[in-house]
Order: sequence, then C-alpha cells, then structure tokens
Amino acid sequence: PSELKEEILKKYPRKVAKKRAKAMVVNDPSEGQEIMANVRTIPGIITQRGCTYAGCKGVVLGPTRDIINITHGPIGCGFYSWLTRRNQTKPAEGEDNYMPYAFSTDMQDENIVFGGEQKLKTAIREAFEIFKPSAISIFSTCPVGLIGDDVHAVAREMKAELGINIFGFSCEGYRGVSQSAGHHIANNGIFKHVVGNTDRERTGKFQVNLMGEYNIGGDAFEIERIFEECGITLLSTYSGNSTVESFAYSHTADLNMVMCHRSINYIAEMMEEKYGVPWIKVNFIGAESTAKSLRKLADYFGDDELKAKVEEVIEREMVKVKKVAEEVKPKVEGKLAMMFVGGSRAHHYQDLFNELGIKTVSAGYEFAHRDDYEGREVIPNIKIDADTRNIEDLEVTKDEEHFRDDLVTKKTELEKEGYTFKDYQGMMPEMSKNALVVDDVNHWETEKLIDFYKPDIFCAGIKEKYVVQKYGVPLKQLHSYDYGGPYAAFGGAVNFYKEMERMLATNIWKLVDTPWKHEPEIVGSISIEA
Ligand code: CFM
Ligand code: HCA
Repeated sequence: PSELKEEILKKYPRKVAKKRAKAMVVNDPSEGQEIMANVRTIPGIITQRGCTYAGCKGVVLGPTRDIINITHGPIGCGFYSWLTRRNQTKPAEGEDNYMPYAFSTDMQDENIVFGGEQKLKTAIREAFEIFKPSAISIFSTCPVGLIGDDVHAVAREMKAELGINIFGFSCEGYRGVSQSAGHHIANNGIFKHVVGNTDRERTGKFQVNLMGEYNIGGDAFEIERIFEECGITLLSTYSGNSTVESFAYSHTADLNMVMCHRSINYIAEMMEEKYGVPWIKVNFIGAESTAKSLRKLADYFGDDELKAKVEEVIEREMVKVKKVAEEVKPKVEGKLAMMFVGGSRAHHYQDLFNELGIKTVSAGYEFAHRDDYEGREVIPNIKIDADTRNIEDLEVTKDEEHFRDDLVTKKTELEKEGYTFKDYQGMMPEMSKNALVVDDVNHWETEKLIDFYKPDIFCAGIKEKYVVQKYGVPLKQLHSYDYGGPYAAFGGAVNFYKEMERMLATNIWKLVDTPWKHEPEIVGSISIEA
C-alpha cells in the first residue's frame, strides 16, 4: 500500500500531492496515526462529497415526517434531497406525514435579482393554509446566502403571524467543506428551537433515545422491533421514523445511544450539558455489534430482569443469524472489500463483513472528522480552521428545572466500575495493519485502488456505482442500500449475508467487458500553439 500511495501521488502537482499525502494513511493500529480530514477538497478534483444543505435538510431533518421542510432555493436542491436516501417512515393512524411532498420556493431569476423573502412568506402561508402543520422549517440554499435573504427574520415574522413553531437554517451549500457542516447546523437548530419544548410523563422503566439512525431501507424498524422485545422504551430517534413532537420531549430520556457519531454528536453533547442525560456509542450494524450494544444498554440500567430479557432476545435471534451465516460464509470467506461512504458506515459495515470473513483492505469517509478515524481523544488536538469556525458553536447552560442529577450520579458510579461513556474509538484502531485509509477519496484514487487491490466488492454511492461496475467489480450502495435493506440489527444481518451471497458467490462480474479494455476509445494529442 505504501507503493500504491506513492504512485497515486506521483500524478498530482506538487502542492496537491503534499496535501493528499496527509489524507492517506497506511494503517498501523499499534500507533496513534494522524490523518487529515474535514478540509476543503482541492478544486478540479472529482470528489464524492455533497454539500452543507444536503447534510442539514436531506440527512438530519429530511426523515422527520410531521414538519414541513421548505427548501428556499431553485427547485433542483429540493428535488434531489427528496427521499433519494430511501429514509422510510411509519405514521400512526391519522398522523401527519409530509415526507411524500417536496416543498420548495422554486426560486427564479427574478427572485435572485430582487430578493426572495416575499416568495418565501407566501410559500409558508400557503403550506400552513393547506396542511395546518405544527412546525415549519426553512432551509437556505446557495443563492439565498449570496443575495442575503434573511430566512431567520422571515421565520420569526411567520411564527408570530401563524402561531406555530417556525425556524430557519442557514445551511447554504457552500457554507462548509461538506455535508458535515450541515449536520452541525441542523443539530444546533433542533436543539435551539425544539428540544425541551414539551415534557412527558414516564411511559417505561428504561427510556432511551437513539441518535444517528436514519431508517434507511427500514433499519430503524428492525432496531425498534428488538427494543420492543427487550422492553426498552424508545422515546425518540434522531431522525429515522421520527417526529419533531418526539424531539421536543426527548430530553426526558435516561440515556442517549449514539449510532452515527459524525452527524449527531452535537445534540448528544448539548443534551448532556443542559439536561444531564449521558450518551454511549452503539452500533447496530452487524449481529455481534448489536448484541454488544444491547448488553451495554442493559448494563447501564443494571436491572436484572432487563439483562435476562436482553440475553433471551440475543440468544433467540442469534440462532437465526448463525444459520444463515453458516450457509453463506464458506462461499464468500476470504474475499476483499473496500468501502468509501460518508461518515460512520465505512466503519460500521466492516463489522458486518468481518462476520462473513470478508476483509476490508481499504476504507475512508467522505466528510468525517479526525475523531471518527482516530477516536474522540484527539478532539482537543484538532486544528480549528476558518471553515469550521464559520459554524456557530451553541453556548449551552444547565437547565436547573429539568437537569437529571440522578443520571450524573449514576454515570459517576458506573465509571468507577469501568463502564465507559462517549467512548468512540474511531475506525483506524479497528482496521488491520497496512489497510489503506483514505479521506475524501476521489475518482483518480478510486481507479488506482481498484487496479491495485482488485477487490471483490466495492461499497460506495450512486455516483461511483456504474464506473466501478464497468471494471467488473460489483458495487453495493451503502447509502441507499440500492433496493435492499434493512441491514441493521439481527434481521438486517441476515438480509446482508444473503445479499453478499447473491453478489459474491457468482462469476458473472468476471464476464463484464468494456470496449476500452482492449483499445482506447478516444485517441488524440494536445498541442499548445504560441
Ligand atoms: Fe451518518 Fe448516515 Fe453516514 Fe451521514 Fe450521509 Fe447516509 Fe452516509 Mo449517505 S448520517 S454519516 S451524511 S450514517 S446520507 S444515513 S449514507 S453519506 S455514511
Ligand atoms: C447526501 C446523501 C447521500 C448521497 C448518496 C450517494 C445518501 O450526501 O446528500 O452519493 O449515493 O446517502 O443518500 O449520502
């Protein structure tokens, strides 16, 4: 892999090579290695990344069904963030669900020149008239930031006029270096405008929130099933199969479980500061990881009945899981995988592949930060650049009335016994020695990686899918899951094993042929004339 890295870098201009060298690490889990992450992509490079608006509207708020999310901008932004992620939801009888609609102000040239605030107000009034929602949010796209429409002022005015909760997000696409800035902006907005707005009587003995689970392909449904069988009350999920109504009372939980650390750690941290609710890192991708996370949850509550129930569920589910694993594993064992996905999945899915004996030779995130690679202990050493400073860091203070001193005491006691909170170790310590870790991988690097490793499966998104498949390498979308899923928890593991059998226990990919494999399609030369 060191030679591969050298070869990749050789093609770049000197300055670019210097920068990219820091984003590629030949892994050695025995030492604390540093990777460069969360920095601007060099112009001209074909990146996998998306924008801040996508992270805010599409990712964090998009899966919430009882709020009208209005995109203030040209129609493309709203259209392309409208359910393409396959985030599912299940409203109760008679409950509102606005997710099948794409709400947008559909800005035109005229609005760009003369301003779009009036059009936004009209859109809000119209949406209110038709749907009578309890909340409306506004998402700014690039042109809104450029022309200076004040979406927050519009939100305040409309809130006063209509008497419902209305708030805006300054999540212009260019505001950060990737989707990641949008996560932070969304976390801040939800925390400021929604969390703590209502209280709720206790409805169960063990009340938790699940954070950073977005119900792609029905993942959250499978996790919900397991929780229910264990007798755990799920107050709110951020934000798969969710409602803003549930965010409003989510501060009454006893524990926050963080699955996708990158996209939601901000709310978890702020909730602990303001309300004293602690958080733990969990992972429900992989059957073993699911069992481990459930046990950690049961240990937190320390209740014998809950522990016994959790063991019973794990044992019962594992029988089904093991049966399929035993069938599939001999057919796929020893194959090689690579995965380049946004934030947490490039890490979490390695557990699922490990269960089948498939090795991850190279992986990376599109937009995660150093802590997602190296572990949270590096947070104090992360250099804050101008792009990060651009995003507001909310000042959070203790809520004296709602603060859970009992949970703080519980946390202190558990820590004495060696129980760990907010303990995300990151991806690199868990990857094998010499695996190549690449942040913000680009098109050129992808091609070189495929040539070098000849992986049996490549995991990424829709933009990479067909390019990779033309190499004769199957691509599994770990964003949308293609048409499949759920892949979370026990039932999800079974689905994933079967999908891997379907994709890997076949020779069909070796038959893929492309004309340019044999001779170049376009031949030419460049001449520069004075
Ligand atoms: Fe978290 Fe996600 Fe991901 Fe993400 Fe995303 Fe996604 Fe993803 Mo696509 S919140 S970081 S911003 S796990 S949309 S559900 S699949 S890039 S790895
Ligand atoms: C996003 C959403 C995305 C895109 C996936 C892809 C998703 O980042 O805006 O490139 O295939 O999961 O839908 O990450």
